[in-house]
Amino acid sequence: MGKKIVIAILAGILVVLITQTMDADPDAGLIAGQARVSLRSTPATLSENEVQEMLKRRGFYDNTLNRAGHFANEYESRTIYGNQVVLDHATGLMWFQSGEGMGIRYLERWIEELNWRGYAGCHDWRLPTVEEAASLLENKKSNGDLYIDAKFSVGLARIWTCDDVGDRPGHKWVVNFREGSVHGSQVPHDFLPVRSGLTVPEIKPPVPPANLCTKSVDVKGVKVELVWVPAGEFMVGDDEGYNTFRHKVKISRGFWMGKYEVTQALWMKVMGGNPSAVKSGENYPVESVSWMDCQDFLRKLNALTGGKFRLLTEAEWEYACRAGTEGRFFWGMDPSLACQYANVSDLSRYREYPYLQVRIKNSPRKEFDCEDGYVESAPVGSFKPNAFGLHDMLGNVAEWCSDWAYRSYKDTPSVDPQGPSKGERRVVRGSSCGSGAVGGTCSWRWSDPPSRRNRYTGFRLAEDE
Ligand SMILES: [Ca+2]
Ligand SMILES: [Ca+2]
Repeated sequence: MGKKIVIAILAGILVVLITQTMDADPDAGLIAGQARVSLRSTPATLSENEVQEMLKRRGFYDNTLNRAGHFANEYESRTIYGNQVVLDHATGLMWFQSGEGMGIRYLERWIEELNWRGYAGCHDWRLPTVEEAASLLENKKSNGDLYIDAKFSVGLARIWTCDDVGDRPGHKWVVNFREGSVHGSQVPHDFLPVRSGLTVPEIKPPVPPANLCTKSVDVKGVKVELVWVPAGEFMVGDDEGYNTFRHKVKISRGFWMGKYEVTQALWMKVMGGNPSAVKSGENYPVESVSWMDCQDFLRKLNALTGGKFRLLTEAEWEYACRAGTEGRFFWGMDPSLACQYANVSDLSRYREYPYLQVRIKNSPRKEFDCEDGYVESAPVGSFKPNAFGLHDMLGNVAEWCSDWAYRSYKDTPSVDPQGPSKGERRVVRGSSCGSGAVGGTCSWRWSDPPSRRNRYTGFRLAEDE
């Protein structure tokens, strides 16, 4: 009985101590769901004195404060792309444990690519400031290994910050997790990408129009479904590299376009044979057809039907793929939604092919972090359409376009561009079931010699009115 009373009194004293300490902290916020401390997030140039003064003022590395729960931790975590991502309510930081031992210049490019890919649906990953890195260390100390895994606590000792060292150009401050100290450096260290904000941005999925204008053409008993794509303007390309130079293009005339990729059923009716590598059913897309093969097919198809079928131009293709959207994918920016909209290189493919599992040190996995159910190509129309009602514009098989390949969009016409008048390679668009997150976007460009056949490239029909 006496013992219980003593414990209760001690617990009461502890609660009072914790409450007082938190109240005494001018940075402590007490609104649920918000960060408990406000931390500088923008890079600064700091001298040795400024760093030490800041750490002292903040109480970092002060065991008394740690025990009093200065950074009492509230966090959630989830696994994204094989990494543990932590949403840390104490500091207001989202962070994940990634690689180790990278030079700062290479690391800055690595983070650029991370943002290009939209890791975890976010595009604002960065290196922490000294204060942020130190706050993560405080959490580690006061909570043991509560949310930092074994590799982190054993191996990861020093992490980069984004703050420059005042008197040494090219050096950044590095926080030593093991010793609780800070020093300037320019040699490789470990790193923890962070971002401010505990929520993943909301992505609105495309809504197919209620009244699609469609028609179908019968080719010897095979129904070919076409969707009307209206004239319009759009922003082609992106500003994120890969020679895509974002700029406005006008498509001055509407056109009919295959709702699906050309199927093996249609190819066989027109050509009499089936060159495809994946022969799992007639409703699968035809592949292993060269650009030249496609021209033969189109001539025969037009002779059979009296139609004016052709390939899409590269500009028409991207216009139709985007269908009014401006993100990396026609469903928005989040790669983890890919498996609803496209047969891509997914986790099932990652497991199937050991060579995909060989990763260059610190490189993010290239596959989409979801399961679409297909290691190779899938029957056409197995996934949700874009806002024009077109299926498989990204993924499944990549699609030949009519253009000779440009090296760059610069100096190309802004109305109905048709590509150069000559060249050695023809444009391929749309990525395939073998494409990961970088090569799987609306603006991604590829080209192949017109005689090349491969199991990841097919095509889609266009027809002028
Ligand atoms: Ca797949
Ligand atoms: Ca496709």
